[in-house]
Order: sequence, then C-alpha cells, then structure tokens
Amino acid sequence: MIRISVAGLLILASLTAFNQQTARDTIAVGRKHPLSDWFTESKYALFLHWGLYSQYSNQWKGKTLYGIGEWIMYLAQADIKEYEAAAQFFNPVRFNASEWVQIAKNAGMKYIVITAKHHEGFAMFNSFHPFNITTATPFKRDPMKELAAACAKEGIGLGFYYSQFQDWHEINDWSKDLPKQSFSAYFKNKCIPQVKELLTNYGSISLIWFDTPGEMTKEQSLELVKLVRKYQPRALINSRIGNGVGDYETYGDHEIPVKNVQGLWEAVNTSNDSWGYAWYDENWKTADVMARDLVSVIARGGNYMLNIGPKADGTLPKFNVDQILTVGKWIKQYPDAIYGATASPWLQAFPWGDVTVTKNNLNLFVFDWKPGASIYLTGIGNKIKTVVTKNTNEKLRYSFNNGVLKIELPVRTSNQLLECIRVELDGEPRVQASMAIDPNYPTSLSAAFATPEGAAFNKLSWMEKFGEWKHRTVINKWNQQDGAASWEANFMEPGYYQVEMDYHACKESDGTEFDLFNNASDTLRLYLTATTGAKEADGDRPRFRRTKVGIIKVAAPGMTKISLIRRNAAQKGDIHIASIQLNKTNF
Ligand code: JFZ
Repeated sequence: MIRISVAGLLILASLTAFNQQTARDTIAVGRKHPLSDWFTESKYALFLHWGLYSQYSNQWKGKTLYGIGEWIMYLAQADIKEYEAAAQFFNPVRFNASEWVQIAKNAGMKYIVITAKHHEGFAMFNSFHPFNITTATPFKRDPMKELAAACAKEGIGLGFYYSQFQDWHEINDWSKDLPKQSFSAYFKNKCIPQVKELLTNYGSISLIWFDTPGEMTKEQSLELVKLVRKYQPRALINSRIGNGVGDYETYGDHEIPVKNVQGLWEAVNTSNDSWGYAWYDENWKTADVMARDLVSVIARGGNYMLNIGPKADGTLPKFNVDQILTVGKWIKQYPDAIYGATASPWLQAFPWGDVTVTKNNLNLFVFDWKPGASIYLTGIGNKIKTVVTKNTNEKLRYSFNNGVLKIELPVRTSNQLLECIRVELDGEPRVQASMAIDPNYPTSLSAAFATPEGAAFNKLSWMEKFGEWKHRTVINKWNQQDGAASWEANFMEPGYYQVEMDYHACKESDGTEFDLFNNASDTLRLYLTATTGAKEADGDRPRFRRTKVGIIKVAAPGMTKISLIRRNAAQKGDIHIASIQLNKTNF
C-alpha cells in the first residue's frame, strides 16, 4: 500500500500557498520618507518572532511538525478552538523587557521589531479583540507596553510586525466548522482597529512591519498608510505592506543581494532555521557568520535585521544570545565601519571579503584571512595615505600602481572574529569598479555582473525546505545557437586558471555545449550535464551544482573579456548560470 504522510501533503499544499506570496514587493522609485536618516545609520536590528506558536514550539498533539515554528497552526491545519486553547497556558513569567532591550543594545542592535500579531491572529498586546495576551492568558501583562517603555529608556527604536493579510484565526481555508469571514470584513473589523491600537497606545514607534500582502488591493494598502501617517508620521513602513506603497524595501527572507542596491532596504534572516521558537532547531548561526552577514549587507547598502525566537517562558535561547553578544563586542572595535557606513564602491563582494566606506576610509573586512597572501583592489582614482589594521594600527605592506592596490596580509592568523583593514585615501573614494581576478583567491564572476546577449537576467527564488528560502541571480533563456553572456575581468597575473561553473540544468538540457572565450588567448569547450532529473516544468526547486569544467590560459594581465556562448540546438531545455569561478592553478 502506498501511503503519503499527511505532513508531506500539507507541505506540498503550503508550498503552493506560500509561493503566491514570494513576489518581492518593491517600493515606489524616487520617493523618500523625510525622516529616514536614523534607519540609514542604524544598520543592525533585532527581529523577534514571539506568539502562541512559541508555546507550541512545533509540536501539535504530541507530534513534531517540522517547518518554521510560527506556521504551526497552518502545518497542523489546526482546529481554531483547539489552537486557541493554548492561550490558557501561555504564561511567559520570565519575560523581562529591560533584559531583552539590554541584550539587543549590547549586541550592537539599534532597533527591535517584534511580532505584535503574526499569521495565527493572536495579539501579543492589549487589544479590543479578545484573542490577545492580556485577555486570554493567565499572564495578563502587555509585553508590547513593557518593551515600548524599556526601548524608550535605552534609546532603542521599536517597530511592530503586524500580519495584515493572513489571519488564520479569522480567515482560513481548512476549517469547515467556522464561518469564513470575508477579507474586507476582517480588514475593517480587526486589522484596521488593531493597527490603530498599535499606533496610538505605545508612544512613538520607529516603524511598522507588514508581511505577506497576498491579494490586498492598492486601496487597502493605502488605507493602512493613511493610518500610519496620521498617528505616527515619523514611522517607516516596509514594502510588505504591498502594492509598492512602503517606505523601504524588505528583501526576501535569507537574501543578501549580489549587487549593491540603491535606496532604503533591509535584509532579514533568522539565527537558526525557524523564526518562531522550535524545540528541535539547534542549527544556530555562529558569531562569525552573523558578523559576515552584517558586513555583507552594509557593503551592499542595506540594513540587517537578525531574528531570534524567544521561548514561551519569556527567555531567549542561551546559545543564541551568546553569539549575538559576541558580535556586539566585536562591533565595539569598529563602530564607525558599521553604523552609518556606506556601500562598497566595487558594488560586489571580493573573494577575500567585503568593503564598507567611512568618509575617506575604506574598511576592508577580511572574511578569509590567508597569512601572507595578497589581496587586490582595482580602479582606485585616489592617492593612498595609510594601510593599517583598524583596531591595532599595525602598518601593512602594500604597493599601488595604475590604480591597483595590492595589500599583503601579515603572516599570522587573524586575531579577530572578523578583522578589518583601514585604507585611508586622500578624499572620498573615486573608484572605477572592476573585478580583480585574484591569484590567491578563487574569484567569482556573478551572473548579476554579466552582459547577456541572446540570454537574460533572472532571479530564481525557491523554498529548499518549508520556510527556507533560497535566491539566485542567473543568466538563462539562452538562444540555443548563439545565446551569450560576457564579463569584464581584471586579471592580476597571467597563467592558467581552473574554471568552475555554478549552474542549474534540468534533464532536458543534459549535455548542452558552450564555448568560453578569453579574448584572443584561449577558448574552452564546455559540456554541461543536467544537475537534476526533473524537467524544466518542475523547475520551481532548482538544483545548483558547482563543478570544475576545464582550464583556460590567460596570456597577459589586465582587463580581459570573458564570454560564454551557447553552441548547440539539440538540447531543448534552458540552463541557469549563477556564476563562473576562476582559480589560478600551477600548471
Ligand atoms: C514571512 C512569514 O510568512 C514568515 O512566517 C516570517 O514571519 C517571515 C519573516 O516572513 O515569510 C515570507 C515572506 C516573504 C518571503 C519569504 C517568506 N519572500 O518574499 O521571499
């Protein structure tokens, strides 16, 4: 007998439901909130997912349902009355608002955004609607009020997450028993009045964070904007209000864009896999990963908001707290390279790390410290004044010729969580961005920086497992005979380079041929095999593979055009190329 588990089916069903919500909501171009400087300077924030789901902690009727914790009600297709019942036991007596705010502050975070109401529909604040923490639980306190007071005292910003479209307590597709309220009735009778409560009962708030706008109309999104402007004219609104009417853009979960992004935006990610607390989820990010992610986001021009899922007793997971405090200590050595720092003039990461800018200084954060190796920065139009380690002022050996700065890393291991080198210039950086192909570090040419001809840029987003989003910028839609993409690469040294490709190819494109040209020096014939047995039509969950495809000779240093041209018509399927990596090899 063939049995498909109920959980498996639910995950399939929810994948479809979820997919409809993933189109990124962009903000209107050219409009800027007049009071957004605090946001630009803050850079780093704490996100908190806390609700009734924290009590369930991914267990429903004694069974663990794997996935993001705050989706437990959906994963269980829970009966609403049964789900509600948990409120009688929700009693986070160990919650201490000043402790949380103190931790955020010591972690170097400048504002906090907390789930006032998530998709489950439970208000974590004192509300007219009875499904809320002060009315329905033995706890009776209003944690939002306590947080608002603690944040105001410590000078930390506060924002409320409010799920405006999904409210499974009022609107759900799985319960046959409850009458299904129409969205417009819910919107008028619960959403608007609750948002008004959040805007009027908690003093001045920094922002309001909406989520999953679904099929909301522009009028409905604008009604919320009007409300926010009326009661909290200083507060920012994120793009997930829908319909392009927010003040800043929230990128897809777990996404750090490859190329700098203009305007106000944030990247969001969680400390482990789930947003809400899940008892089994110990896949914690360590401090060094958090520090790198923070730097990478700032280097692309954005803010980083890192999530923690507090437990039902009101405490924060200990390991999690230790890691963010380690990052906080590290930030204290380099505050000016983090807060208010601007994006990298090179528009993308280097193979050894990333760059932020503070006035006339470049802050080089070295993610991959190789003792004695040289790192390169090209296209610098300034004069170089000093090159030192930022915290200890250790002078580093360097050379500077024709705009190429070559810095030798000291022959020692890095003495930091993430070490920073300060390059002082004679003025604000004037940079002609090009990617230096570094002989010491395998260097990637990303799809985001290609020039396609007879091929196109695309972004693939998919759910790897329930709640885990992946995003890749690719070149795809190749003309079969002559579709091409090219990159400008600046080779620091001539020689032989091993080529690796990061790509996804479905079954129908197995055996697709490409030629890789390096100006006039060399041509390499590539034969790419399928990375998945799935057909193109099933391509919503792509499988990327990084694989070595050959060696190419580079005759002379300097700028070279690398071109990739598709050479056959036999294979029907498409190829999705994320990057080409060049790794200098002794040959
Ligand atoms: C949403 C929520 O459904 C989830 O529970 C969590 O609160 C997260 C922060 O936001 O999930 C989303 C919303 C948008 C995308 C991905 C997950 N997206 O655009 O890629």
